[in-house]
Amino acid sequence: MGKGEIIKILKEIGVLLELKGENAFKVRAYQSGARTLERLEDNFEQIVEAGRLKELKGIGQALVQKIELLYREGRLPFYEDLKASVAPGLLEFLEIPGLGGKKVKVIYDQLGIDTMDALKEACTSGTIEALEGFGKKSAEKILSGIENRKAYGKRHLWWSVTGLVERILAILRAHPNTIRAEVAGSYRRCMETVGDLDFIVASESASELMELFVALEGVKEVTAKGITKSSVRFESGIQADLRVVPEEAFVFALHHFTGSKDHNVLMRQRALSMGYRLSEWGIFDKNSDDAEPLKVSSEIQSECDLFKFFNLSPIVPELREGFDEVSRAEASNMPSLVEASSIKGVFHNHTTASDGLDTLEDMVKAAERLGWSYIGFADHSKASYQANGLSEDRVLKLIDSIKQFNDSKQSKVKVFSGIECDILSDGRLDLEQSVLEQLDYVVASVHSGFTQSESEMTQRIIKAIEQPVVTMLGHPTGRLLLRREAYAVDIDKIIDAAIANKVIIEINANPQRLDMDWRHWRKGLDRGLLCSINPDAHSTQHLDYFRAGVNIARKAGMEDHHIINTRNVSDVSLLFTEGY
Ligand code: DGT
Ligand code: CA
Ligand code: CA
Ligand code: ZN
Repeated sequence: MGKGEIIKILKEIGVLLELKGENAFKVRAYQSGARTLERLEDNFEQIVEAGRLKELKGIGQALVQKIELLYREGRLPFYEDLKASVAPGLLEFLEIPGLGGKKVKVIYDQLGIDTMDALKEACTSGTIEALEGFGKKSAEKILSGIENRKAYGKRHLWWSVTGLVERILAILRAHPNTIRAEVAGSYRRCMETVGDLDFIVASESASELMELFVALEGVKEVTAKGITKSSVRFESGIQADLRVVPEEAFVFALHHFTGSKDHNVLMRQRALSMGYRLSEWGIFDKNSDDAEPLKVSSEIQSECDLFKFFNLSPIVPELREGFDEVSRAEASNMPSLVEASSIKGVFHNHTTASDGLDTLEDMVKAAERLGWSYIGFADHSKASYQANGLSEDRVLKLIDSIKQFNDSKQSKVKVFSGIECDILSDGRLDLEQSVLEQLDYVVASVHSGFTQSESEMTQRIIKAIEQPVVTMLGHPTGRLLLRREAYAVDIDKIIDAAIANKVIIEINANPQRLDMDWRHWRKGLDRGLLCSINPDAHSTQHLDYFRAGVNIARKAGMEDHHIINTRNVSDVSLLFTEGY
């Protein structure tokens, strides 16, 4: 396990200990341990490998062992036990913005509240605001946090369920009577969030697979159990369906349950127009209601065969959203979509210079491991003071140190110097133009004043886009999936301004942002809009988010040439000096 994740766990242990009422000394040990690692300038891995953790100020013997265990084995029984010893309701409370260990403990100790419903009731009845250390404002904040969870709680981030999906697929495929197993539904289509998971298995022994499925580790509730279909709910709240079908029906079931509904409607219309009826069971004669599919069905072994039967080029799951994919497939005009292996580097990343957890050197090493040829850093600017944003002086020093780093030739990875510069509420940039000009590139982002009217916000962002020094626009709508709505902004006007001023728009690939949304890109791509896939990494682990960005780019129909990250290092340098 890497440094970023270890820091997160140490902090969480601190919160859990606080919640359990452990003495403040013990709580602080974890908090300060986490902070020490955050500030660590030397290479974390080397320090652990050399057994030198104990030399660090703020890390005692108890922490050394735990950090080493996490680093080596990726898990820590102490942490798992601690988590298990706390009522699940209280753990849920911790996910509400503004509620930390101390406050949750007060609520639990003084009011005995450990369910979300009771907490909500206590917020509206005035019980919470009467507690010491709380007030009307904090009661309101907790309440809106609960409401948001309710509204959003039914869906899950795509990224957050990938591990579960892979685990289930591996188990289903390992069963001796499984012929084929796939995940379908919105997960397969790489939607940014998923409602539930849909698994399809081809097998002649459905009942054995049903038993296996309902007994999967982590299943909290079996919501349906039938002969060929079961549904379960996992501890994390996500539900999953399993359908077992005979081998002959597998491709049809996979296609049907991959969806989307709108895509299925288009495909059925296509079938009807050719004299057939298409269902999850096979291909039928349009005019008969035979239960047996036509014989041609058995010749269809893959989705490619299925599309081919209807004279269509193959349509990848990411594009099956019921837009123009079927007519494009009919005209043999499918895009050749970008792939993760085409990415040569990324630009919007943070380091310990502002609010990142890892140093520039560590981030560069991670980029080497990913096989990239360049990486850019865009730490925060000074208006983001809560994120330790950089002043002009600090930017100039950073440019210097990046130059030295490149000159030293210690890495084959070229480092580009950038900044994530705040767009102030009136559209001005947060740093002096003369300083910004010395950077390789500038990402301009909104981090404040989210409540402006749509026209104010749109004007504000366009004003930034019109400044020649701006290279890209960061997270254009500011949404946080399942947490915070986008601010009001006229995205069409933003796209027009970006094209007119040759400003790149990012796909912020943080799985919680995925902003700009894939649905908007088709309005700009044909007119020359250029995209940057930006992981917005705050640690080495987050660099992997670029994969989520690639998924979204594919959903948006992007090919390599639409994306700056597919260019080689000299083309990127040229673009930064001369524009595109
Ligand atoms: P989700 O789970 O809300 O994220 O979205 P999906 O797309 O996974 O939807 P889900 O799980 O309800 O159903 C999986 C697929 O099954 C869906 O994408 C298309 C297909 N399907 C389900 N119900 C219908 C229907 O009533 N009509 C058609 N044409 N297809 C359906
Ligand atoms: Ca689903
Ligand atoms: Ca489903
Ligand atoms: Zn940002």
